Amino acid sequence: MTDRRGFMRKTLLALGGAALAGCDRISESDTGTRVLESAEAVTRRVQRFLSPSRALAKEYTEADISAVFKPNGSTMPDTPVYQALLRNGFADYRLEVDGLVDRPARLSIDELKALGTRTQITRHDCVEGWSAIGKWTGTPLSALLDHVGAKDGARYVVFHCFDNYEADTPYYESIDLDEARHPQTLLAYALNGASLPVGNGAPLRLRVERQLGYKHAKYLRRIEVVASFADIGEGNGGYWEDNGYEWYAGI
Ligand SMILES: Nc1nc2c(c(=O)[nH]1)N[C@H]1C(S)=C(S)[C@@H](COP(=O)(O)O)O[C@H]1N2
Ligand SMILES: [Mo]
Repeated sequence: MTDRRGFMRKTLLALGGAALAGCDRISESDTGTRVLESAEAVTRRVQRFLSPSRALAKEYTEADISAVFKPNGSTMPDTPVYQALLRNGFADYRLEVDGLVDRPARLSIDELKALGTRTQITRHDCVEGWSAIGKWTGTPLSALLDHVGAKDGARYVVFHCFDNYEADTPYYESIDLDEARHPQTLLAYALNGASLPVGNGAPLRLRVERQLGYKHAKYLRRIEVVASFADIGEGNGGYWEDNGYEWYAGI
């Protein structure tokens, strides 16, 4: 990226951030909500324009890896199904893949690995204000999509998780097919060269490196390819989105 372009990107993103931050007071009213929604749409278009869809998130070296990768959000799903899988070392785990696909599948971690693997050292940024650098190994989501075949009309990939966040509200997330096919978008089963720890999402979690931490769904149970997420959860595309966070969480 040229300096000039980098400056333009920073300036536009800062302006977008300021516009969003300033909207708290009016967000109660209908007009405020509409203003927020359009501000988010503009931010998304600006980011997409300034960082082309194939642009890679920065990758780091082994020396940069954080000593501790803080487990955050759910760190031990307490549902009976998850606990039974955990007791058996996840030997019985199968990722379900369905929705708008030609060949629905149930895949073990070994079957996923056979589709392809990639390792990347990246920085994770959580909205709560902390970051960590980790080395992730996983299967590119694009390889899985090629394996199952997305049908015409498919637009989003929805990630259903094993954990309930608060009482009985399942954690879920979604990204569009463009982000899903990005080369750094992984279904990760290893962190820093070892099997994914339970705290970080064992046995399988999403890495979607150009977006904030809450998009990186842990404890993946099922992947659903859809035309719209309007009927899933409260219709905003994710657990935190249903609680007011932005769906497109570009960094
Ligand atoms: N299933 C599930 N995925 C989740 C969460 C969660 O609570 N449940 N928390 C999210 C948030 S806010 C962050 S910052 C990251 C934390 O990943 P880590 O535990 O590996 O640090 O996971 C994200 N994915
Ligand atoms: Mo987060």
